[in-house]
Amino acid sequence: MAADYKGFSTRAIHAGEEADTRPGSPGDVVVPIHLSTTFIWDKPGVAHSKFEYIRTDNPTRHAYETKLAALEDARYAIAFASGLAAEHALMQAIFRPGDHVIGFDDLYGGTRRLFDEIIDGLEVSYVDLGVEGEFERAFRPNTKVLWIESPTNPMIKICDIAALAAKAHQRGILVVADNTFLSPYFQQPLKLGADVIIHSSTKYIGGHSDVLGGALLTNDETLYEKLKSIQNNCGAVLSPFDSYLNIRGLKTLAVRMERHQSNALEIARFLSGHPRVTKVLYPGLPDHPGHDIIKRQATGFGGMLSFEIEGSLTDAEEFLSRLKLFSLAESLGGVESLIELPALMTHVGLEEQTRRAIGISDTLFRVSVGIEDVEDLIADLKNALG
Ligand code: P1T
Repeated sequence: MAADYKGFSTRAIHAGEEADTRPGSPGDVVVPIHLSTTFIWDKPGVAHSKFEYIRTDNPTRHAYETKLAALEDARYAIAFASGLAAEHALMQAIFRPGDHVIGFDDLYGGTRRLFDEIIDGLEVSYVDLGVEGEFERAFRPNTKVLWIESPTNPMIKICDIAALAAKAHQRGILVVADNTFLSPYFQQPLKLGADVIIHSSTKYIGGHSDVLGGALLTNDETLYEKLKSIQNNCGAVLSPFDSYLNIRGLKTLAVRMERHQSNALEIARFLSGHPRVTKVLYPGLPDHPGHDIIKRQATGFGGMLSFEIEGSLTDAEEFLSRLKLFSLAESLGGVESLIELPALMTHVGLEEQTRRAIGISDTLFRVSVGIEDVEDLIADLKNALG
């Protein structure tokens, strides 16, 4: 089985893609986009294959889920129409009214919106899980779940996944880890003790800013059955075309992540030495507070960084208007470099007081470093900083 290969890229290219050599088949080397919405039955009660109806399962989505599971070393992967659809399905599966969840204070804004506005009757504590003792202080008798990202979005905070998972499991609660920022290439949270992984595959997995998708991964069979039922019965499934784009993205994930990372490291070093820059948040820099932890629990630092310049919102806007190569846009993880201002873009939905408490100022930028030539990227930043 291709899933058994040790090498990440070998699994990324071959898992889930055994060629169809049955008589009469053309022998595709690449899993095709399988569009049929329904599948033939041999007779009533006897389906011709394991596929019956597109929402329940589909050969292209099945190949993608198999490949992704092989890369996270998970028993099960379930693909959804977006990262938030995946999160919503998970929340439906694990929360009951009156439950309490402990979330990293710097979770993606959309995740916080689900907790705060969409799921009824949930108690939520947002705490800085990078700080020793915060988890214990937030824990309550009705706490059911610990929900983390590492690195977080946009303050690039790191938490010790294995240590937190051990504390959570001692107290009998579930650990959910959003692994979007590092992707399975750099970090595999199930191995660190997480019970469920979330991906927004819109980001590094798709890799080209042209597909929306999400996924959940777990080794827990009971939870998987529940999630599978929600996926089928609620219907927010990944389409065959989007499954194909995610498959294609995964095949080059390793080489892209290496390049995202080496570019990000050079840019972080450049920004650290610039007189107008007051703060650089990149976990690959030795002075980042999470540097030692990320070195222990991941094999890389990723391609996301944030930085702050001196001055006001007007200065921030002027800097952004001078950039030529970095596109001013939300999202992340594509081959092209993107920059955004969280205070007015991804995190504008948070109350100003919450934004300030997290550290999101009016001159803090979040950068998704692309895989262009780094000299060009640095020249663009240098010119815009003046
Ligand atoms: O956009 P969607 O595929 O639904 O994924 C949501 C999501 C989940 N988790 C993390 C860590 C994310 O960053 C996101 C989406 N984030 C952006 C669109 C953004 O610009 O940060």
